[in-house]
Amino acid sequence: MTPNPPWQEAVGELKSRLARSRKLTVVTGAGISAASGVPTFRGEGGLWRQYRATDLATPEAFRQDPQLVWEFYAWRRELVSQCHPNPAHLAVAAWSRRQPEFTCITQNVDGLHEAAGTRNVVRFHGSLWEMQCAEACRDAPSSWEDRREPLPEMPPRCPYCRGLLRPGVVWFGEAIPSAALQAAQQAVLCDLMVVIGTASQVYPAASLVDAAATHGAYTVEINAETTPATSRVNLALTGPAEQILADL
Ligand code: BJW
Repeated sequence: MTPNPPWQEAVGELKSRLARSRKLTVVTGAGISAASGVPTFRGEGGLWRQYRATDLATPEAFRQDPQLVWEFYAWRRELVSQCHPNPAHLAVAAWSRRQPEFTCITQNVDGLHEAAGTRNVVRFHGSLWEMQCAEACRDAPSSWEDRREPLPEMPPRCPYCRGLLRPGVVWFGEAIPSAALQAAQQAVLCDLMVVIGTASQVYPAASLVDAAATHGAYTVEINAETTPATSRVNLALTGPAEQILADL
């Protein structure tokens, strides 16, 4: 007989909380997309183990070497374009259709929540598929979607002013887009928050769970490992999100 997985009892508690919730907010990080083949940032095989974040994910790095930064993002666009939502994304999409009020705040830039059909996704750190004019020229919109694969030129240029383009993502030291921040400020006023697959090390995303708890929400973490948030949540399920959420 196969033993029950360690999270089985906690899954029962989460199920009953989901059934009673009127306002659910889910916060996701790279771990939810790991089973889809998208590399995470920290931990084994993570991007920041192979590359220095300061060389690739800061405005200074882009100013210094736009070609190098674009090569990194072009490689990730290519990789992610081959990836598909996994059972964890699909479970979140199902909640988004069932729960009376629902928000998914994702730090991920891969677009897999949208591909799974999740309603009301807030892209806290932007998207791999968005572009911005690096010069913020007068004619270009602040951000626009571009799913062309591969990129038309390297580094790509703004179709409005021919200046440099930059990826529409949030780098270290940059502000979270104000619409995303405002949506998150509303979403933390929830009765249930489920935080899935994030190391809870990058702020302000890592503080959302505390804001929800302060408001009185019941807080749950689903992660393959323990994180700085584990001891602060009401319920921690330690294991792969794609298996735990499939069990639901
Ligand atoms: C599984 C699994 C499976 C694996 N199932 N689980 C307060 C205190 C200290 C510092 C700061 C602070 N406030 C701000 C800062 C500075 C900074 C920061 O937080 N630094 C920390 C590193 C200390 N924050 C910022 O700079 C932010 N901006 C800001 O605060 O601006 C202020 C400002 C205001 C006004 C004007 C100007 C400025 C911006 C942060 C931007 C982060 N950007 C990145 C790159 C995005 C683009 C790209 O993708 O290239 O976002 S960095 C990277 O980290 C990416 C991610 O979204 C983010 C979070 O990573 P995540 O999702 O947690 O992934 P991992 O890999 O770390 O963890 C994966 C987890 O999954 C692990 O726990 C695994 O166990 C788990 N896992 N498989 C379940 N199958």
